[in-house]
Amino acid sequence: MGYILWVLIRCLGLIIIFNNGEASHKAYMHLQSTPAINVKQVHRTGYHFQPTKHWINDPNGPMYYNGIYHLFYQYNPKGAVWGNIVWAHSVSKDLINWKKLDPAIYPSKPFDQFGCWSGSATILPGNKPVILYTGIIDKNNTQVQNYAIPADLSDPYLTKWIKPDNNPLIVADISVNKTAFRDPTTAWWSGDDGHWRISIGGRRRERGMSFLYRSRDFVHWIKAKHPLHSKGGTGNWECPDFFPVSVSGKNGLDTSFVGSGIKYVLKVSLDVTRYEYYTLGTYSNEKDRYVPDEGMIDGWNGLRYDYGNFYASKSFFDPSKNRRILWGWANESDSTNDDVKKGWAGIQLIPRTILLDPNGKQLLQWPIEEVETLRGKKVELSNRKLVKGEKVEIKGITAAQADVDVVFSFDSLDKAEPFDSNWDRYDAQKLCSQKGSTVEGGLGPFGILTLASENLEEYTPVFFRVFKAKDEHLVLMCSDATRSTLKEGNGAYRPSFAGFVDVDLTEKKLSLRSLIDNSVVESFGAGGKTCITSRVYPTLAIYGNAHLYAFNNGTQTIKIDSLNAWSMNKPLKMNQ
Ligand code: DQQ
Repeated sequence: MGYILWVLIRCLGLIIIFNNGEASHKAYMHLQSTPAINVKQVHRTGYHFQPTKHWINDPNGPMYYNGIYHLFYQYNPKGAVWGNIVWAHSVSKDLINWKKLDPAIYPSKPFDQFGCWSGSATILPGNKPVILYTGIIDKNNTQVQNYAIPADLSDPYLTKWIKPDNNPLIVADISVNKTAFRDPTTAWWSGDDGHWRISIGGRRRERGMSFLYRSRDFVHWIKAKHPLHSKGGTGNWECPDFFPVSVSGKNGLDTSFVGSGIKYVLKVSLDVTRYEYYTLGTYSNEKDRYVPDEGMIDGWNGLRYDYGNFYASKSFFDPSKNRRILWGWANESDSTNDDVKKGWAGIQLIPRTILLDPNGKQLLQWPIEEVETLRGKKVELSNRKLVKGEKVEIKGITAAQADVDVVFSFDSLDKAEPFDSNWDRYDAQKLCSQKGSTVEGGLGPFGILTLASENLEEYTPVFFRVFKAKDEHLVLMCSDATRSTLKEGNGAYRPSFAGFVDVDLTEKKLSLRSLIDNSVVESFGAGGKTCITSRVYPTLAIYGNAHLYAFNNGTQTIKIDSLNAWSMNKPLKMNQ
């Protein structure tokens, strides 16, 4: 069954690839240059990053430079579907308020005249930023790697970027598929050999891989004999991200950090399935190879940053707060037709700090602390029991734009439903769609109903359900968009996204935080062990008509130990 599904998905992938000359986004040629006439406001985000109109995708080259955060992103200046891609550019002092600048990189030279695709920024010694990006040089989507440097280092916003004439820096050699060769990583400097390294996503037949290149001067790059890493059957890799994390420290690490007590993370974005997975492992300087830790799942069932709508993510080291920050793009889940009517598509999610979980087996993610500066009115609840079938409304805040942080507890695990050994441990989504928020369980389902209309015609539940497997308890976390809107579905995607949460239940507690923002619900289970993002488009539960509830549909009584919820303000300046 799994294999048949794989073949079907692969064929679909190949059809998309064939149509686009191996570009990962669907190309609606006739809509690419159809500018928005009216920009529909409903469903636009209040505090998640988005431009005033048109299409956005991958975050590119995030960096902190001389007191300013820079976010570049893939942008279509001419329409609400993918196409005409440039690097749009916004700057911020706090990652919350953003100032829009002119596009930093746009097609203008033979080495990028058909597109300026994703890439990364590296700050070279002497405090000199450099961007590496993929240029498209012909109609067949032939990909090369270019660089750009600021025109004026004394300009605090680095407004203008120059693409020197010695571009392209890297072209695909005969062994590399030149239409699947893109998205250079931030460079890292490893060890004593005086060479910078970068990795570039691609594939060899169905084997996804991240090619490795070395350079002494950042201009002449030589391909290493072996890729940094590869994995058969995973298809094309996009947007690889490679960085160290501290094993016991609470700080993030610079990409070039060299020392002991670290592990490495390799994240790849899977072109065929449109989701990402990561592994933790070791990287050897001498061999220049990354090896995932024993027991890590390296492939489609691997760990994900987010089990929902989250793709093409990229991280960077923020030296001002010694943290590593992760940024992901959430595409729309409605139809292309709707996007054209709205005049916009795509948002950037709230940046997340990432650290290694103390268990050493996964990462932990948490919204950057700056987002808390947007918190307005607060309501609280504590020690509130929820018996089977009960729900309680969290009143007094703007439920369409809120931050909710709740800790649930329970007296016993005895009522956890048995986990049927025939169920697929790696298909959490299927389990969630069978056992939705209204299907009575033992321990769970319990959680919150976000973006709910008054009479629950529409709602997006985010919830847990605990199972008892042979020797352990399994915690399922779901974010279910199936009842999120009354609108007809034509072309819309409304999955019950799900992931398991690897959490110790000794204390019989489970925590959940959700950032709710009109058409997005970003949730963090058990302190950021499992994260799920849903994009939803309610018709009734909008603005002041949205409600928020906590609920329990399991036979085991649940207690809300503590619940804090805030109305979220709009940033003063959102990218105008
Ligand atoms: N988006 C870019 C590519 C990248 C893809 C093109 C991932 O560089 O592979 O807009 O979403």
